[in-house]
Amino acid sequence: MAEIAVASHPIDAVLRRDRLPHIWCPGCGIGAVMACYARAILESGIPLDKHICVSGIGCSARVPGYMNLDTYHTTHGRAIPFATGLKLVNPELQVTVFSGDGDLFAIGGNHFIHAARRNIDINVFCVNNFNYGMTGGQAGPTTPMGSFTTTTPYGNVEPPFNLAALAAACGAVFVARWTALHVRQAQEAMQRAMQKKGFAFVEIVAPCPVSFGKSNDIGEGVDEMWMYRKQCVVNDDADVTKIDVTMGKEAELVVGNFLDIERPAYMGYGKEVLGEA
Ligand SMILES: Cc1ncc(C[n+]2csc(CCOP(=O)(O)OP(=O)(O)O)c2C)c(N)n1
Ligand code: SF4
Ligand SMILES: [Mg+2]
Repeated sequence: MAEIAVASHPIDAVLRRDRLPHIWCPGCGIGAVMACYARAILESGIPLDKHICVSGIGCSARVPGYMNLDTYHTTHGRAIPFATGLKLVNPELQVTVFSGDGDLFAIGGNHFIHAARRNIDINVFCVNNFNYGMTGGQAGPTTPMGSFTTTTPYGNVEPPFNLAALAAACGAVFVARWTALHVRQAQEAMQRAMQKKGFAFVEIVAPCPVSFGKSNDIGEGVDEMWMYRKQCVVNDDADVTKIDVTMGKEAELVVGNFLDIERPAYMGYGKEVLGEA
């Protein structure tokens, strides 16, 4: 049989090609977000052996398995404490947590708020698909009010977290929200997060057609992607406390690089904060 030539791609160096094809469903947005992360790594100028990727459990948390880096697929909700430990003993590393909304804000929510409060010098990239995709589309802490999921068949009655406001209130120094269709903006936000000293958070809203999309009659992945894209209002100056995610005809999804401030990172505490001993 004739050999099939496989064209090389610019992000090949960052991917474990032998692990492909990936496990994600057709139309899932996670692959697009992973490609943004791969490009951000290449553009960061930081050598590959200095990048570390840590995840918890979930579809989004499968990303580290495809990255040609030192990667850690940890237990559900525990990516941030694992990443914190890595950073504390290896301050020269560029440590990124890449995981899902359920992993980071339900079971792992306490770790998120305290790492942000301490201003641990890590990046947290969250694929927000508004549900627990991997386990069958249950409602979670980001599911918009009124949305249908397998555990909210009459519509979700709980208000969701506004992740950008939560991150900012807890002390993150860089906060951004984009969608899986904003590939250049998401990549740039990830690069800025990597350059930032302190706790940097990037939320990327992405379609989960097999679970969230199906429960809400949104259609294919591309329809869900397009729906979010049409709702988007780009506003870097938005007040993060006023950009809750809602669903429905009138819904607006505010995206942008909302916050970029300076405050001493945990590793930087010293005379500057504590004074002379
Ligand atoms: C301790 C524990 N509880 C529950 C689970 C089951 N579980 C696996 S992934 C997941 C939710 C993942 O949701 P999210 O982080 O949003 O990822 P997605 O699949 O949507 O990308 C849950 C509840 C588990 N693996 N471990
Ligand atoms: S269940 Fe949803 S998040 Fe998981 S791979 Fe399928 S489309 Fe993607
Ligand atoms: Mg999810």
